Amino acid sequence: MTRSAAIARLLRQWQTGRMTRRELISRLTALGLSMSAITALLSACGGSSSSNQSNSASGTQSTEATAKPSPIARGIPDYVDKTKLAKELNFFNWSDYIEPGLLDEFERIFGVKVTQDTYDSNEDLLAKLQGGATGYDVIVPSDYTVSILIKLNMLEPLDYSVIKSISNIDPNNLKPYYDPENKYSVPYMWGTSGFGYNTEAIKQELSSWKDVFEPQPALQKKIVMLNDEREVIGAALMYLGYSINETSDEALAKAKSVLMQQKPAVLAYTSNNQTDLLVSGEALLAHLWTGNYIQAHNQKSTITYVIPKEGCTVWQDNLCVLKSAPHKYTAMVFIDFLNWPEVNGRNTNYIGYASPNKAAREQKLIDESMLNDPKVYPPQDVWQRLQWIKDIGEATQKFDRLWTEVKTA
Ligand code: N2P
Repeated sequence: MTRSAAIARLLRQWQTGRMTRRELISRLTALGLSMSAITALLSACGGSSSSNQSNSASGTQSTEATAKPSPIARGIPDYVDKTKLAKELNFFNWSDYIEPGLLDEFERIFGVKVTQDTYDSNEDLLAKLQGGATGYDVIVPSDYTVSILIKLNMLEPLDYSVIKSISNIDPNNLKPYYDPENKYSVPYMWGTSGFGYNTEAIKQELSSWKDVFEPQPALQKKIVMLNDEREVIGAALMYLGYSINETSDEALAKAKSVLMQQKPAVLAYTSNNQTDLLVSGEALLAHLWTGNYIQAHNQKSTITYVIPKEGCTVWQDNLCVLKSAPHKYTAMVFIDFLNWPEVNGRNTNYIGYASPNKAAREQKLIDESMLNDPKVYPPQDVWQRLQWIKDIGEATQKFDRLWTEVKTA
């Protein structure tokens, strides 16, 4: 993520009421902006750096003029049948998982307004869909959740006469175990789930899940874990030397006791403000996805990321269309758009995950610093200790129960 993307993200958080003005100013200062630059930026956003005026979204346009990357210079491709485009599209995505300006770009180019709703975990997505949430067109499930959705017959086969940009995707990311012919899914982003910590506060080098689950006294109430049952229970299982997909009662009982013992040191289980808690210093160590690390590191360079020696999750998130989607054709067009190299480049630089888009990488549309970061694109020897989460069928209920017990204890 570039510095200007980090600035744009902070402004967006402030404008949407997720950050106070005071915090915004301190974050912008930490990014190296002078007070006069901050004053200019805030007044361009309709605010002022010194008044008590409340958050305002009225200046979105000028904010974007200050920090937004260049517009996508392409029109509607000739393989798209304009007469079949709907007026709107409903996108159900993880939080903080798309550069927001790209939704405006899609509307500008195709005349389709995208409404986005967000979720924080695959289980959250599934619960909402199975609970009868309707109207969504495009969703972004991870690997094992694609398996589950295929089994539930909830996905629409993709139309590759429209999603021509599949040709930009690295063959290494195609034909995955959960959808061997990419009948229902196109890779969106991928990454790992390790942990980050602030090297300014924790001087010794951390390298193990032991540092997370049996934390040193300085980490009391300073640890943040993802709010994600497969990730957190999975990490405890790996710490104990089991597979991330282990379901035996014995292993799960041990994992439960690891999590119960760790709990007093945990400040929060969250999957939407782990980056902020780490950057603000309220947390000193956090269970993170790769992009959270990039976002945190860009705001505070002393934050590092660890793929623990016992291993961690590797995952790939995907663009899929629901069988119940009201705007299927437009959904295919949106997926095609998201894989255009210039769109993926802009998106990747902003959200900070590893991109499966080979064309964007080869055309140098992704920041070199990210492409060369072994924490983002792990080297071969690290791959050997990464594990994919798999659908564990009925045993999911054991994970659900264990997770509820830990969270409510
Ligand atoms: C982004 C979520 C990343 C998804 N906030 C991890 N699978």
